[in-house]
Amino acid sequence: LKCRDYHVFPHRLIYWGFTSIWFGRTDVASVTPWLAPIVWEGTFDATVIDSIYKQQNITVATTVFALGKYIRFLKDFLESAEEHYFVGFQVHYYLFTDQPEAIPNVKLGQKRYLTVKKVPSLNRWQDISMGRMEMLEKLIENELAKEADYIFCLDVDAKFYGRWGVESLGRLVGVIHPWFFDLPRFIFTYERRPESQAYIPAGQGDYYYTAAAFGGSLKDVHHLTKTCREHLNTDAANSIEAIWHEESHLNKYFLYNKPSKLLSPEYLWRDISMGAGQVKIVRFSHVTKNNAEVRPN
Ligand code: UD2
Repeated sequence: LKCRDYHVFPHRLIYWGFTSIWFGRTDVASVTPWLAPIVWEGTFDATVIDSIYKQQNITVATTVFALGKYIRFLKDFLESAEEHYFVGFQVHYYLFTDQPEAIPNVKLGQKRYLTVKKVPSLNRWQDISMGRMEMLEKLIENELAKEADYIFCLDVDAKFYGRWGVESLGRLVGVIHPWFFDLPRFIFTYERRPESQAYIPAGQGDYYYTAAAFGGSLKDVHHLTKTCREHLNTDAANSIEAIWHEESHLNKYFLYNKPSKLLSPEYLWRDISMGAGQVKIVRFSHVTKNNAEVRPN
């Protein structure tokens, strides 16, 4: 079943031996109850999906924030992205930082671009993390309309180890949080105080999503970031901060605006040294960091 014969022509791909039972996994769910795919290794054929998107000349905007000491994560992030992230496709990185002079010199491949946005330093790491929603909203609104087709918003304290490609593209894309993918819903750390706009009552919710990676079409991610920014502002006006900051608001958003595609924890793993039976390949993984040392407060 592994042996396939491909013939790639300029306008189409022909491959022999297809049967409808080739793909899929029996050890994990690869579809949500609302019929959105959940992308795991073994649920797609990279050659087939690459050949489809190659004809479309797409650009993937990719945002990353590196303020304060988090600038130290940038080199590995970018170098590993050049090796694994949308290889062969147009990627435009938008890097938000308070220290443009400290950006490492990383050689980018063909049709790979980097734009630097200078932003003010902030004293609370929570404000940096939450403030991303508003900056993303404005970036999409003011600059991206003619520049990109899709956007992914990624944490910087992370590194790529395996392919992250066009199989991840969709209208609205969420990533299942690596600490919660195999746990029951009552354990999810949703915001539980009704006073917060991020409130999710007990007994509700689908998955627990990470805010370290999300994406989709410009239109859908704009709506997501705008809604989360509005809810963050309302909470701030009411002197309440959701338990996991913008991640709590993202989870609320995805409950009422279901993602059209979910990425498995292969797309944001917790620690490269930790294996899990179902995770056959780690594509992107958090770097272990000393929070007290790297954060401003
Ligand atoms: C979790 C989330 C993260 C965010 C945060 C909010 C996961 C895996 N990650 O991670 O996405 O929702 O909780 O509580 O679920 N940053 C800076 N400079 C700073 C601090 C933060 O640039 O001084 C940026 C940087 O891009 C970083 C991101 O903000 O990747 C999130 O901060 P974090 O990684 O410290 O948050 P963490 O690990 O608690």
